[in-house]
Amino acid sequence: MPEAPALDPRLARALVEVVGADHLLTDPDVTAGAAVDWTGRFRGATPAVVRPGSAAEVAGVVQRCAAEGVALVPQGGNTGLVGGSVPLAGEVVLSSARLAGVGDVDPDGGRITAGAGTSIAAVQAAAAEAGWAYGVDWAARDTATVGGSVATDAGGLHVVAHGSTRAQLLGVEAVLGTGEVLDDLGRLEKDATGYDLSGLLCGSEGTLGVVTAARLRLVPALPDRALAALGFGSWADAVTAVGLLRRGLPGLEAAEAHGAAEAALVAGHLGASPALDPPPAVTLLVGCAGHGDQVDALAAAVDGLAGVTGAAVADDGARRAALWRHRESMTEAISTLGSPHKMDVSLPADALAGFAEEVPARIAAVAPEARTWLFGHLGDGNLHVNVTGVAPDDAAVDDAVLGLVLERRGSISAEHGVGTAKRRWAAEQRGPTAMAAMAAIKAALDPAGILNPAVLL
Ligand code: 2HG
Ligand code: ZN
Repeated sequence: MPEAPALDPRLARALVEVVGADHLLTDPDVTAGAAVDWTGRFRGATPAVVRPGSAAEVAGVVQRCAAEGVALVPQGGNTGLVGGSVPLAGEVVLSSARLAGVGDVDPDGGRITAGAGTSIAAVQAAAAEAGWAYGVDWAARDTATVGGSVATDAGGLHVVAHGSTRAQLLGVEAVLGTGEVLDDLGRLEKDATGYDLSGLLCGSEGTLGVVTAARLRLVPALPDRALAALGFGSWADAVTAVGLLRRGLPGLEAAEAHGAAEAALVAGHLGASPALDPPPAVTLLVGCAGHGDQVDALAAAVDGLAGVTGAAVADDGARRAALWRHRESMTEAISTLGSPHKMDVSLPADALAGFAEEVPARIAAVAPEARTWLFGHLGDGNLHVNVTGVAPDDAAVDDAVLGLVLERRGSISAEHGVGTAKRRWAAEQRGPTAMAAMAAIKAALDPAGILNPAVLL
């Protein structure tokens, strides 16, 4: 691990004045945990973790750091996978741990306000208690936070039904790089008064402001569910099936796919049989939700599909949970093989199957010893390309994968963000005019350039 730079004593005193001595953590044994990402691939060092307890305290921290020219990395659950929430250049870590808490659910409007440090699971629970649901979900729900999900426009398992975090976002409260508090929480469902500043902060990866709270749209809580694992002989057949399901199954809530080796790996990790045994070339998990028996609706939709080589339907909660474990444990199972390279990419529907077929060979061409793992949110055109067996700083594999993505008119980041890992490729994808516009916005909102300076731009 790189050596942590020292914290200037004058800045340390100023930060203690803002947050109190208990919330400026400088013990290296404590700060080390905040300096490495979940995968272990991105390791930095930080002189301090500062934990403000309100937007006003966040503003105080940002102002003090701006005055001293000391950079900050905002950090929530640190479950992002692109090195966007770790201090790779010795930044001070601004933790959202004390910004947690949910407000009341607006019972008729279906909205909730949550602090940046609130976990996604806590938002889901508060919504459920009020008879609503939060349309966002993923395996790291207990750790990932509202602030991080807004900052990265995180997606997850239900984007096919409800869109990514941006689609749930009404407004944010955030501290800009200028140290000013932007209170945009009161935005309404229909609100045509000028620039969508909350939308701009969403996906800005902490480079423009530190999100301190968000007002989120909720969706109807649907009581009945069904889930099926479908086998296909090829990615092309699975992609065609997803297109048909999106049109023919109104309650479609999830369409998740993985290959045969991935099915075997995760089953071995769980000590269970694969969902479909032996695993087909592609397993597609199809979930639907609604009112009344969903198994019939799902079975009827599946009947209309071509190329299904096998199916297992889960019609009760326990069987659904067992099937979901295979999908949700994928990240963990791959991590048992070492620190993976993760490329979270999306492709147009007509390029998805070709990409999935070709990418292992492109990787093998630059790293014959590597293993490629493919899974993801097929309903959104989003594949997670994980590669094990290569050194953390070996960029050849990333270049091969992301180069193929751009050849096929895809996006080098679907839902995890650009972070530090993919900056060069983001510039290639977006082009000089878009990058210059982003730099101009950054200069206006973070004139001292202290917010997550190593990320995105
Ligand atoms: C998922 O879909 C997450 O499970 C993590 O986005 C993806 O581990 C990954 O590459
Ligand atoms: Zn994902």
